[in-house]
Amino acid sequence: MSHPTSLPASLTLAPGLVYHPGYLGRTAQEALLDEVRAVTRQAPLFTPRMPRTGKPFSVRMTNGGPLGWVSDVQGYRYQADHPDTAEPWPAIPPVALEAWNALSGYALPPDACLINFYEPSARMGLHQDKDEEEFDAPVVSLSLGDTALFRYGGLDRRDPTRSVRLRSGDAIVFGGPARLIHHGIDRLMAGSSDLLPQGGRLNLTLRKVKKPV
Ligand code: MD6
Ligand code: FE
Repeated sequence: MSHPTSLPASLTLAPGLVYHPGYLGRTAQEALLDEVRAVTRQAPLFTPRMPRTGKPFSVRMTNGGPLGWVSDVQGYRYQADHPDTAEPWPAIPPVALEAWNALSGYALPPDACLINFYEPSARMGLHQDKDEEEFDAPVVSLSLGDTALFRYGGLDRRDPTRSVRLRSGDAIVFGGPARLIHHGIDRLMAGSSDLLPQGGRLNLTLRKVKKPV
């Protein structure tokens, strides 16, 4: 009989859905936070709006990389420039790129790093990440700041769901048969992390958008 003395490095929550609790230690979280602040100085957080209705998201966003994900009355899409400043997106934060290289199992770099900022009351409805052309690449997700209650289900929106608490430093990878499952953020646990001085949460998702040529 073995006597494990540490937590497992990763947990497969469903086929293709791999959770890496505590992937980034405190020092790496602080380095990534500094890198995100550098991105937001160049590419300020914007308020995305729902296609058709124009209803604002409660989450604010920015991006790093050649492409960024945006949403407005026209729809969801990837574009090379910031919707408010029309400037190109800054580079993907290096600590996030290292996580992609370690966790994605994909040979090419990501095209986009979407950065979501949640105020304590923000949430994100159940959705699929399906605006990319390349579904052979996974989505790699990193969390910083307050713990979030993350809900995930299946390919059908009506499939049963489960929840996992994503804490500061956790990584989660959506690949293979889990690449297109539904997921969302139900709520934050206010005051659960002291990484962000004002509270709230940052989530970074790395994506390969374009089919390799
Ligand atoms: C969030 N995450 O954690 C929202 N999408 O704030 C996502 O929407 C997400 O964590 C695709 C893959 C992993 C994710
Ligand atoms: Fe998503």
